[in-house]
Amino acid sequence: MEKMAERLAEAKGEKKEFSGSEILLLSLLKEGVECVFGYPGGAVLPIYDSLYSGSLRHVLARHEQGAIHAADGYARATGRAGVVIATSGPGATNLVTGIANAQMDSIPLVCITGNVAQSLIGTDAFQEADIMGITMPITKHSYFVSDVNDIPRVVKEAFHIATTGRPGPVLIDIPKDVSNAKAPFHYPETVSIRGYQPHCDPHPIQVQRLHQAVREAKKPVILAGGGVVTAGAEEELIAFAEQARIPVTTTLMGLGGFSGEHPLWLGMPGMHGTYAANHALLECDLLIGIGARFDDRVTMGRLDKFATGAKIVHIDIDPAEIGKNVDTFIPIVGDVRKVLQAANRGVPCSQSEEWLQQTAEWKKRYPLKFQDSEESVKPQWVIRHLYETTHGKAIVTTDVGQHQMWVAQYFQFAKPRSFISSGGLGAMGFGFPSALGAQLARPDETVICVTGDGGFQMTNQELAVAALMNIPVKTVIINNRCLGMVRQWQEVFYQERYSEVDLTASPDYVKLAEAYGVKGFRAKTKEEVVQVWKEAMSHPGPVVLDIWVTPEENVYPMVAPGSGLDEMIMGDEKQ
Ligand SMILES: Cc1ncc(C[n+]2csc(CCOP(=O)(O)OP(=O)(O)O)c2C)c(N)n1
Repeated sequence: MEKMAERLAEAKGEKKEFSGSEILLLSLLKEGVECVFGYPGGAVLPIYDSLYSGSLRHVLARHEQGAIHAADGYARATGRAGVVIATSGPGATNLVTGIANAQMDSIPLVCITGNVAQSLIGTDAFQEADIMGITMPITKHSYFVSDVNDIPRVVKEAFHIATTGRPGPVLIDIPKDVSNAKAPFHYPETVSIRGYQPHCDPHPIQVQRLHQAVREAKKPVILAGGGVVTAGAEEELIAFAEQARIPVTTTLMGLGGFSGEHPLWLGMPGMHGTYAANHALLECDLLIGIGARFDDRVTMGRLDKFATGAKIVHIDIDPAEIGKNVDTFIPIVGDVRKVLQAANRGVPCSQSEEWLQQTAEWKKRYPLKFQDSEESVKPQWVIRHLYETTHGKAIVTTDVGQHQMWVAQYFQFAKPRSFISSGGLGAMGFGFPSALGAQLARPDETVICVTGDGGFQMTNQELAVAALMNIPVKTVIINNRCLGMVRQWQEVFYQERYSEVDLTASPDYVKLAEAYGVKGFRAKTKEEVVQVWKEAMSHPGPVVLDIWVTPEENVYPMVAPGSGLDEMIMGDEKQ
């Protein structure tokens, strides 16, 4: 750190010249970056040589996908941009899933790739890949830096674009000759990009129309999405819902954006949503979507059966979202927090007294439930145990599959940025590295990674990072010896023709953890789960828990693809 501070001091002298890679690092320091995730290679050798000074904390992942998911977890846990560095060709292409993941969930990332020298571009040079072309549809913006003098402006713009408006991943591709070239360092104080002026303040007339609609509504409901978390609008949302007397359902990405312990909360909607949330969406007369994009896991793509009797209000920072999936009666473009602040000034009370009784009755009559067992370990019971023993005070990351849905259902998230999951892309392999990033960002929190035996095997090489840096993530493998969510679909929709979902030939996860120098425990009974979880929580370092659960368990409620929200399978007949 000191060395780079000296370099920064030197940079103030006009004549001093720096290499492009030094300028890059100086620019990152100017942006307040504390930690970068990455993996070296030929095209980024100059950058890694500059990193040798120790000026910037670098986390050496064991695969670039691990690096980018860790940077993503860091970003989700803090709201700041995550930074990842990869070399050209295979290093860059290994970032692709992580970039798409961040784009789908609107996560701010700055992805720095090296490329071959400009004299070699287009020659099929060793480790050359057109990463800008490959990632064009999955980045918010991208830069190919052809002049060393552009690096400070590009970095400044990249952070600005990644973190403002609707956040997203920005790629900076730097050919090796530019990293090696020399220039003085001047970091711009301000940024102004023609054609990129995110619209933040709502139109006052639209807010008045929202008030009018609330005043008239008898059966209003709020659908709150990830935009509430991104905007840091949780307090404004509570104030709005309480003043207007409107129940709230939060999407997967919105979990924690409205407390799961609040009496107005109806649970998560959609394919594995609660009866109360889905029926509120079916029967409402006013639907206020806030930072939610009405995706097909919520609407089931059956718009003919979705909120058909409702006026739809859609609040979103991204005008492209308005009208994309549902017809909108009152569009309000703006930063969700600012819109709610404006809406909270003079928001009327809706006429929802009967409706609130109705939704509360649904919540009571149709709670989430599962058939517990004393002989075996039910996955839902495990999640509830984690919730109860931590009193919900934890950051939980998940992988993708059944366990992800059970976490969403049975861990009642009370705080924003406490649930970290791959929502839009549904990328297996996300859970474990994102937990490492989240824990590095928020070292004082308990970070739990709930993963599947399938998903964990996609990025478990990052155990090396956990061990080396003693990152105390508690990894809970919900081990059902199969690709559970696929098995469930094959059972329900493909007449139990189980095709390629058997994972019985998996490694011994306890030994695997130990091979990396991480503590491992196995539990096959409830008593063992209680015991090993207690030990895991009292161990100061990383832990892997291999918890054997009943493999035939399914996630319910469930709405089958092609069905509407009125056709929920509650699962009782199975139990
Ligand atoms: C990279 C990737 N490949 C394939 C899938 C499709 N997929 C969704 S859930 C799932 C099964 C996950 O199994 P596991 O990790 O064991 O979790 P479980 O469902 O058993 O909880 C699969 C294969 C995916 N989401 N991501």
